[in-house]
Amino acid sequence: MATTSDRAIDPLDYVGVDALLSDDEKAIRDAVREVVRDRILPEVGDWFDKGILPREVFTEFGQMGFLGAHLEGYGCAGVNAVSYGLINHELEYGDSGLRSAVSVQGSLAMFAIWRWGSEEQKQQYLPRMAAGEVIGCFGLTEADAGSDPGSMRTHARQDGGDWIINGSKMWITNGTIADIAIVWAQTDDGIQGFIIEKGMPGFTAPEIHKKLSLRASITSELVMADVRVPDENRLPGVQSLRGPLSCLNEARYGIVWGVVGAARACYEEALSYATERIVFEKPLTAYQLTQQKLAEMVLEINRGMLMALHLGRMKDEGKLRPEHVSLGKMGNARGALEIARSARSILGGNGITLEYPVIRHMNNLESVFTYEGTHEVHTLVVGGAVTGVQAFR
Ligand code: TGC
Ligand code: FAD
Repeated sequence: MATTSDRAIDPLDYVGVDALLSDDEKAIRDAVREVVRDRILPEVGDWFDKGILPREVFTEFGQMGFLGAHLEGYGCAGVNAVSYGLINHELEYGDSGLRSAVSVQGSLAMFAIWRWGSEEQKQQYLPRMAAGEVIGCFGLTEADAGSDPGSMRTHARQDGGDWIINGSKMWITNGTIADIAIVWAQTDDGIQGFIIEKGMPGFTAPEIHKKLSLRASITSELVMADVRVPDENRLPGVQSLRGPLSCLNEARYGIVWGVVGAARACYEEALSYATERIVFEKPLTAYQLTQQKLAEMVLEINRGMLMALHLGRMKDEGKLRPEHVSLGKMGNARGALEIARSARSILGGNGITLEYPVIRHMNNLESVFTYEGTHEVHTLVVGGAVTGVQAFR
């Protein structure tokens, strides 16, 4: 059998993306990689199996500076966009649920306050959220308003110095364990964001069970029945859908990086498995059909990394537009899902058990394909950008 010894190519970094990172970026990447290897990988299969995410993960991530890491001030690390992307990438190598927890805390809940909140709100919440002492969630989606959040029914009406909020939100990551919820509601002056604190009368956050995806992540409903919220808890900076959508840009950017991490985990497992597995008297790697699968994975992963890195550099230069992020989310989430499915097939029967990470990633990526704007929504954003014609409606 012909072999390729003395390979000039690193199968884990085919085009040498590593060399495009600064020393600081590599140091951050390596620190997160170590945490994922030592703390997360030994446990996450079990968390997924049990459908839990231990709360202490937030405090540990807070101590490591992962929460709101890309934000400046208020106890946040203030790292550049590429480093923030690398944090998401390494966490999602562990599990999409961990990246989700960090995305929702930092890019959605903290960013909403950081970008649209009052100085008092920033001082009050952000340092404790950065430390993981206060967990946040972000309530935009409703049971009948997902891709089209502008059709939300949740409503807030002013009552003296307070607001009375009624409605419900669906599919809310971190909801049940959150200490505060950023809830977006229709008002007479447009869509506005409110900080609802756990324990406010009329507010509940029941957990959604029976999920087959993102099981190492808490997903919840938020129910608001005449919840009275003081005006100090309203985010004063925005009265439009632009408010929540600006937060989504941040989280979607993290996903562009994150999903390549999940894909990398699947590819590495498939490569290692195929090298060891003997079928018809030869290793699985010796068959053309397997090599095609692995080559396609390498192509997608390297393409995805280069896209993520380029978008990250654009973000650091202040040139990144939401339409760019949509292209990245659309391409990388689809690519990662395809890689996970292909890797699962390489593992044969072993591909369907939690003894290996692949089916866990594959199931998670079905959610990632759907949340933060479905694949179709991002396709339409890109379609609109290139044609000048908006085709959502
Ligand atoms: P449209 O009329 O186009 O815009 C309304 C206002 O918003 C502005 N805008 C944006 N601003 C910032 N960033 C963006 N990406 C923006 N897109 C639009 C726009 O300029 C306008 O501003 P103004 O000042 O004139 O009022 O809005 P539309 O109703 O036609 O909707 C457009 C569409 C479909 C793209 C949008 O609704 C959309 O993105 N839908 C998808 C919803 C979505 O992604 N939901 C995600 C929920 S959060 C989540 O899934 C968390 S998952 C957990 C995890 O991350 O781990
Ligand atoms: P729908 O909008 O009903 O879409 C159904 C199908 O129709 C999709 O294939 C969609 O692409 C397609 N479609 C929609 N519009 C069009 C169109 N114009 N043209 C063609 N096809 C179209 N939301 C939050 O607010 N906060 C969270 O923390 C959060 N976490 C989540 C966690 C998980 C695990 C999941 C699964 C979801 C989460 N979401 C969250 C909600 C998520 O953002 C929505 O599920 C998503 O936006 C899609 O909305 P929907 O489920 O209502 O699907």
